[in-house]
Amino acid sequence: MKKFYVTTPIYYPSAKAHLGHCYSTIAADVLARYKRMQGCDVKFVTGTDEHGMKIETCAKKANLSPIEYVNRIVAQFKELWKVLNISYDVFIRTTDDYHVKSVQKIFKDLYDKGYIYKGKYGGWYCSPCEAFFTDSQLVDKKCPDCGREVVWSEEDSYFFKLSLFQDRILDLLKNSEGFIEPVSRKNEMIKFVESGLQDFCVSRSSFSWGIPVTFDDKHVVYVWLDALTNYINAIGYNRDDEEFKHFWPADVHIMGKEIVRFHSVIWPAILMALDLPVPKKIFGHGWIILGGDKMSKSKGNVVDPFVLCEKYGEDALRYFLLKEIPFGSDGPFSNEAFINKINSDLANDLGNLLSRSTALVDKCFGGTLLGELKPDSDDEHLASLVRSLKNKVEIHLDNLEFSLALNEIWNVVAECNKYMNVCTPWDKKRYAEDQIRLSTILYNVLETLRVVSVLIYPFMPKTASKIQSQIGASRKVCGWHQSDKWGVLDKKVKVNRENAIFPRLDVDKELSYLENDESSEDERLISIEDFKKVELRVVEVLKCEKIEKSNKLLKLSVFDGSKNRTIVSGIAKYYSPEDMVGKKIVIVANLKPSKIFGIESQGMLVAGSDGNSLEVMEARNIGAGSILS
Ligand code: ME8
Repeated sequence: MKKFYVTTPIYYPSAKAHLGHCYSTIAADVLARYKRMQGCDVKFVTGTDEHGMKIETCAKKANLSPIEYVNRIVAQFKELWKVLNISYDVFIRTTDDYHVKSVQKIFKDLYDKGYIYKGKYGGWYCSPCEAFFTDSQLVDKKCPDCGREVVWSEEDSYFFKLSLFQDRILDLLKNSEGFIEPVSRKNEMIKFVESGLQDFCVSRSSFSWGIPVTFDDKHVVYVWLDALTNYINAIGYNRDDEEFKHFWPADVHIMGKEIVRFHSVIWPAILMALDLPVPKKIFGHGWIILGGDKMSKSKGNVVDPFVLCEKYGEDALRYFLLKEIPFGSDGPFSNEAFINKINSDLANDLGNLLSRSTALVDKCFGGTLLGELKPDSDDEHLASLVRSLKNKVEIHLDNLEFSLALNEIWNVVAECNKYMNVCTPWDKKRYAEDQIRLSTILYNVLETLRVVSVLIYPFMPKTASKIQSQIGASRKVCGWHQSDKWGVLDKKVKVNRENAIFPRLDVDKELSYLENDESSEDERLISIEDFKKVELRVVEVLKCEKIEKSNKLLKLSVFDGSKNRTIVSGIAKYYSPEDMVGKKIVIVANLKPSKIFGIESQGMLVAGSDGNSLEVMEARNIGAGSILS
């Protein structure tokens, strides 16, 4: 059986997954599903790149340990892949034990072979990219990849002898057909290598959140060496030889264009040093642009894919991203374009074809076609287009031209809609005397929908099965190899009409929904004036007692700097009256008084709870009456 190994980048779990991550992952999923349909033994690997200074810093800010921090975000990535129906085989985390061990062994092997040596490194470091640059690589003195500030940094480091591989890498880039795609990226990389490859630093000693170098524990392995090797570790390198030999080299590494350099220069050099074959293809796709900018976590211009999937279904998003943006080019995302595309392509073209044909089968034949065919010259054009569709789709999919593959399918959908308009199967008079012809026309439409459903399966798996169920096509007639055949559907097929697969959307209503949803975060924000309305005051507890008949409440008598007040508070489960006396605590002092258990409470004390324990906010070193601001 032929194998096919496809990967996405392993993403940084420094913040939640966004549409950009979805884009690469959906593309890889389409390829994986397509190859499985063709009968290949597929391995589809995705995962998370969890080490490095950036993650360590994020975790610190969130008051969590790095592993606690990444665990939360990794769970969200996995949830998103579930929602998007991503059929990965392996989700590798660089904190996985097997990966850590293999990275350590790789590092040691490269050191033993003399490809890694110890030295001192000074360079311009971009912390968000975790990458060092030389003077000549900087653009306007900023990071050439992300355009941010860089800082000069020096440390004791281990180096990888990249310079040794200059000629071999250049030869690979120039002469290996299809190694980098699109071709424009290949030329960029050739220029980069021709400018001279320098040894690069593969360890860090300035932070600790990384994989320790086994023979020098001050150092952790540089994140890119750690991350790139995920592609071999995920499939059994240093662990399961048979599996590894079966799947390696990768058929295609999919990624955004900004990391093509790591994959087409550094990664092959590491593999050459390990005496392993290089991947067959590196595909650097373009960026999804939002409001004129590359969408990214740090720019905060991120659309929530969970909301889009929940509201419009994951297939609509999968379709839109791959149809709208030619794979390889940058392309914009806007809610408006998304909703309009759902209406035009999915509700109108495809959805309507399905609903009007199944409705007619119901209406004219009680749901089951006659079983006899009467072909006509009108049919042959449609049949031949349908028969040749699979081949066209395969050529485009093999070239990762997702949008062109979908164009071909939608051309056939359009032709089939035209066929219906020409044949007018709703014209009762026209077919009053020729029910067999009417049944044949509807059969042809259903047969077209069968083939369309099979070919859209990699893009829109759920929609494909909905169509197959509605047109009464069993699994037996929906194999990939049956998608270039005409006349496979049972002639006496019984349809099962259901709701529209993509209901038509009211654009204004949806836009207002999405825009409100996007601003819901903003609506939670208050101005400083709002905050100033709240008087937070330190008070001293003079007396405290339980309230009879209540096991939750305590009654406190406090001094607020000018007078005594009574406060009733539900803290009896956590504090005894004796605990409270003498404490200086914070209260909201300007709340309207309210009666609790018949006692007027003149303020509310401030406390925090994590669900298990509760703690009253104390102010030990400032006097009663002080105002917090
Ligand atoms: O670079 N448009 O992780 P990362 C399209 N951990 N794709 C986008 C995108 C956008 N606006 N934003 C992100 C890393 N992507 C490293 C990779 S691999 C050994 C290590 C996608 O979380 C695109 O695939 O920054 C890009 O390359 C990747 O997410 C970057 O993800």
